[in-house]
Amino acid sequence: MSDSSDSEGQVPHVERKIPNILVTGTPGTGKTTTSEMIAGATGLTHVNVGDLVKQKQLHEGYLEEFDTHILDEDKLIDELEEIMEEGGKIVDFHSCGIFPERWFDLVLVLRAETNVLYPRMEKRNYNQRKITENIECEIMQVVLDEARESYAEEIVIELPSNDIHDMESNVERVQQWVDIYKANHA
Ligand code: DAT
Repeated sequence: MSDSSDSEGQVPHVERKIPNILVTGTPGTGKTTTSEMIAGATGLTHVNVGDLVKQKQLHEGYLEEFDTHILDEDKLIDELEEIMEEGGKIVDFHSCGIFPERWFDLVLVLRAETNVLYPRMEKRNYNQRKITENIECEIMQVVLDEARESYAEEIVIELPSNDIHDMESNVERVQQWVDIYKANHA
């Protein structure tokens, strides 16, 4: 008698040959810079979700008070679904619970100390309210908790991103991980 289970009793699924990685964290923790560097080192494609939302109008308007767009989650998921199926994407976004769990093989949560995050946000001319909210969010590890609630424990990795040394070491680590993933899924 045969069934659809493998030897460990789990339903087998088709795995991506090239992984999808989510890079998340509070604004200013270095998601975009790190994602670009990972893309350069691995050949994976960087998808900047914030830019995509603005370009393709995947929002329901702009909230002046919070200096942010109101995301249309359904439109965003529809927009990304096909390209995520291809694999090889580095998705860069400050929130992570909205995406389907099945999309990602690795979830990186970038973290930064308040004293480095504050000037990064000031440089971006964020208003005081937005800076305070984001600093509180970082201190309370809101994005890390969201990632741990949304994805399997073993794929969520917290990475410090305080200086260039952290960034380079993070990129190197991810590059090694991608090489191993590819070798295991060839
Ligand atoms: P995010 O995409 O998370 O909002 P970013 O990549 O745009 O962040 O970085 C914001 C600024 O901070 C940018 O000028 C680069 C700098 N930065 C980020 N992470 C850094 C790090 N680990 N070392 C040095 N500078 C960093």
